Amino acid sequence: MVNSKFLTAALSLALLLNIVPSVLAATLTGAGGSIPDNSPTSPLTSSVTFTDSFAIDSVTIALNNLSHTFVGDLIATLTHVETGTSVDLFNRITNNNGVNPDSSNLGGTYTFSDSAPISFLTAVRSGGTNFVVPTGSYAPTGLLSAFIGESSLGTYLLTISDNAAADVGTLGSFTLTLNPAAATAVPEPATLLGLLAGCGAFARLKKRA
Ligand SMILES: [Ca+2]
Ligand SMILES: [Ca+2]
Repeated sequence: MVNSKFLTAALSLALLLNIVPSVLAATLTGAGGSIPDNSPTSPLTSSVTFTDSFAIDSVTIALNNLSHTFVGDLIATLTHVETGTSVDLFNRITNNNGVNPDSSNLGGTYTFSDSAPISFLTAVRSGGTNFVVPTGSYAPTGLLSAFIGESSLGTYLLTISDNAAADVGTLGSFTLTLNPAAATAVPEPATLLGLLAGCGAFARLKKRA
């Protein structure tokens, strides 16, 4: 049987030798709320603060249970407060004529990442009047790659403003995931077994001492 002290020792050694990833993705969820109608200067705001420290390699943000009856009213922005880096998830999307705000409805969970197979803009424009943009993963209007290389530490502010009267909506919550770069080296199973064996030998020696 491998006891927990044994595993802890093996993991510590592996971390020391930098052969397993020492940082994992960090995920936090922020509150939702009503999006004030036609209030560009007093948007819905919500923030989360990360205490895990690593260089950002990619960012994913999910707007959970976002509903609204006119997407063309809305500007959604994610800002890293400490650095000032700010990315539009979408910004008053126009319909296919490129002039009028798109009237599509939101009613689902919209996850934004640069690597999504379809842009939110394309999805919004794909339906007619009162089309409901389906829940899914979409590329944002701006590029979340703007955050690459920044420290994960600090406060991230989501703002959603409504910029025209009548149609309204709400956000359930949002979930922000910051991903570090992949570990530079991954241990071969044989290496890990060797480490475990080494720790076992060390533990036995210590017991005898
Ligand atoms: Ca509508
Ligand atoms: Ca409105």
